[in-house]
Amino acid sequence: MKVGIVGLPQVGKTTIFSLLTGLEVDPYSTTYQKGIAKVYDKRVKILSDMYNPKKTTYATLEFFDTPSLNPNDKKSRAHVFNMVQNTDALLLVLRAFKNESVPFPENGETAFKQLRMTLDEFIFRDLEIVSSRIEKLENAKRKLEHREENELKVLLHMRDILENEDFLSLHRDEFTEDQIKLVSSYSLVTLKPIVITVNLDETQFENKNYESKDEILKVVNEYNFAYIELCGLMEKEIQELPENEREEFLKDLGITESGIERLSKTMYSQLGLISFFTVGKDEVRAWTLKKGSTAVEAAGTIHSDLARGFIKAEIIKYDDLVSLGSEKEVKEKGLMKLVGKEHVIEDGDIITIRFNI
Ligand SMILES: Nc1nc2c(ncn2[C@@H]2O[C@H](COP(=O)(O)OP(=O)(O)OP(=O)(O)O)[C@@H](O)[C@H]2O)c(=O)[nH]1
Ligand SMILES: [Mg+2]
Repeated sequence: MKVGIVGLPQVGKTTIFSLLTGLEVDPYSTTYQKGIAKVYDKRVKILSDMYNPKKTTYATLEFFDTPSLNPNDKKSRAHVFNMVQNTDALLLVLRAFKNESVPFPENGETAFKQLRMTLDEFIFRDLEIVSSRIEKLENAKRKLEHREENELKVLLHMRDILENEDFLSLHRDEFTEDQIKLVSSYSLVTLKPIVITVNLDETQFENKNYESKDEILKVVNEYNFAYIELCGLMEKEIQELPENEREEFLKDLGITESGIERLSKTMYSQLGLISFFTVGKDEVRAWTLKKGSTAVEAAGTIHSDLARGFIKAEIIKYDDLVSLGSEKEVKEKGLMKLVGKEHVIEDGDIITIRFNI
């Protein structure tokens, strides 16, 4: 899963990137990084303590830090959007934190103003892409292929929506799955899942409030965005402490879960993802799956051979295993299920694939 971190100048993108991935970034560097973040899931730790495997593997998210999205600079905009082309979701960073030595983005003195400006940039970028493709198809000096004619129809409809300054995702039900596929190579930003991330200072974080919060939440609801508040700089400083001191600091601040924990939960629910586990003496591992996926799809996530030679899957529930204490107990209570290819996997399922190739 790839996630692009975007936002106006100096809102805390790199700080948050650093917090999520644990990578140190030189603030003056002009090269932009990608980094892997472990999706910290307490259940993996508990399973690992139970099985004592040689290896414990968490699910991961891959983050891309990007340069500032600068509305006055066409080139920088193109650059940012190129960088997030192949991402599955965007983390849109807004700044609420007060810091005398860091100027607010121009015309963006509140998080809400920044949000409006950024959403306009998104719409504008998609409109540019869609319009230029329409122009190309309309000016083609040959008869369009059937596929291109369908594409043109979709693009014209999309242009209407974007010209109304609306997001394509709000009109998703006006397009079929196949129509969306026709334009998938353009990586339209207003179709991507978006997580609004507000970067707060300590006072705002304690008060759970900041200027323009109500207006932000209204947009979040209206657009179906996911939403999270982080205290970028401070959480990053806490992250750098030795583990035993970390817990205490977090507790003092009323934070029960780290930034990456909260963010991955938000991300999973926004993207409709669940986790399943495989366990054993060699490895305890968390895997990511789209909600509604079947047993054979889970098998394919582990290895294509397992999907190909799939016979049955043994499933036990994480909660049953933890409350009963061992696989043996779970089996004796008759709580292990043997399921076929089409069985729908649920969050927290522990899976063993029986296969033959
Ligand atoms: N007080 C405070 N300062 C912060 C916070 N987050 C970031 N900063 C400061 O704001 C400045 C900009 O932070 P960056 O993370 O570099 O912001 P950016 O969005 O990556 O900036 P550009 O890449 O230049 O657009 C730095 O001096 C940070 O130390 C925060 O939560 N609180
Ligand atoms: Mg930066």
